[in-house]
Amino acid sequence: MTPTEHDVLIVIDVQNDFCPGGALAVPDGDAVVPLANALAQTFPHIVFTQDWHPAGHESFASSHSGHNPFETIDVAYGPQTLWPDHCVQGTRGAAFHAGLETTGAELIIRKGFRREIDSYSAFFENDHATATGLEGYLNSRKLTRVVLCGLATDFCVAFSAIDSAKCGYETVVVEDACRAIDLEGSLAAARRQMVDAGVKFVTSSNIRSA
Ligand code: VGL
Ligand code: ZN
Repeated sequence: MTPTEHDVLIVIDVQNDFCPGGALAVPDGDAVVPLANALAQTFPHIVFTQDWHPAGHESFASSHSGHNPFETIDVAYGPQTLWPDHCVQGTRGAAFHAGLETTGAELIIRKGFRREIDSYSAFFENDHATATGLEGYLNSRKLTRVVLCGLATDFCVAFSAIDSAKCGYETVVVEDACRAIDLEGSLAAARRQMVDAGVKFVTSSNIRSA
């Protein structure tokens, strides 16, 4: 594919806590950094997202006595996986990976900042109703094709891609520029849900500048 003026690259959560050594390290997570940087060179519009939780966030296992990270509990909006404390606002773990080239960002969307609700998707929080504002932004900018990469394939990338397709955007995931957590088959399940939602997959070598 060749990016056009109506295309936007959305780089999901390439933050220290999701990279090796971070609080919720995604295996090989930092491998996406050079790929995201190369993609950023070929897109006319780039948006980054940052997972951005207050201390004591409801998605943290530490906020639920008797529960451990990677367990799933029921909350008001449905099942919620519990995570180690991660991406706490203003901490080094919440900062972008130092190698990520963010200069070209036209927008940085922060999500998960409400204490009582998690937000995997860049579009809607985990209640599937509370908007982040990204849909309004893309519509105002007349951006119609959404291309995603980043972390983690099976959580924030997948939820963002599925919401993007549901919002009516042509949606493409650059598969080699993503890495997964893969919790009990979550990668295969997420991939199936993305396919069912009409999300397409490409590899970065098939994306070239006009
Ligand atoms: C993410 C789990 C918790 C992600 C964020 O970026 O995929 N995963 N918070
Ligand atoms: Zn999070």
